[in-house]
Amino acid sequence: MHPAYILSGPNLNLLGTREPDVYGTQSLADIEALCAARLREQGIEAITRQSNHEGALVDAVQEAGREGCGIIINAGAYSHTSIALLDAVQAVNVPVIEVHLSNIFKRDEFRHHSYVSLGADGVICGLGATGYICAADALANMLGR
Ligand code: CA2
Repeated sequence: MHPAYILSGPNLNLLGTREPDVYGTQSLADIEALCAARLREQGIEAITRQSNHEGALVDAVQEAGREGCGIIINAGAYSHTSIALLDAVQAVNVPVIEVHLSNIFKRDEFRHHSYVSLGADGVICGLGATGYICAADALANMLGR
């Protein structure tokens, strides 16, 4: 089985340092470790990538499509703006689960729409780090584990 890719977008490298009321107290490394451990329990290794750059995230989605078995992606603010990321997600042949830590529908109106959602197989939001565990379980299930 190829590895699953856990992809994180802009500013998610700041998790745990600010805005704990919105995003919780765990660091991105903590959340990635939780998610990777859950995948590993189901026989799936994980590769993690974070970038603040749209093109680098497009590259990572393409790499995951070539070399991975599935994608768990929190594209951060690019979720709401990036047609390039949507195109990349729509071009891969592996399952894609979109995750947001916060409930984007309870926040500013501009966060209510996600381009990435148009290409994702499933979307989880508002569950904090637990959402990544749900995403790992959903991905494993989609892969027949
Ligand atoms: O809820 C989510 O996971 C988001 O994808 C997080 C993005 C936001 O733009 C989306 O609308 C929803 C922002 C991530 C920024 O994370 C920070 C963490 C700590 C301090 C500052 C920003």
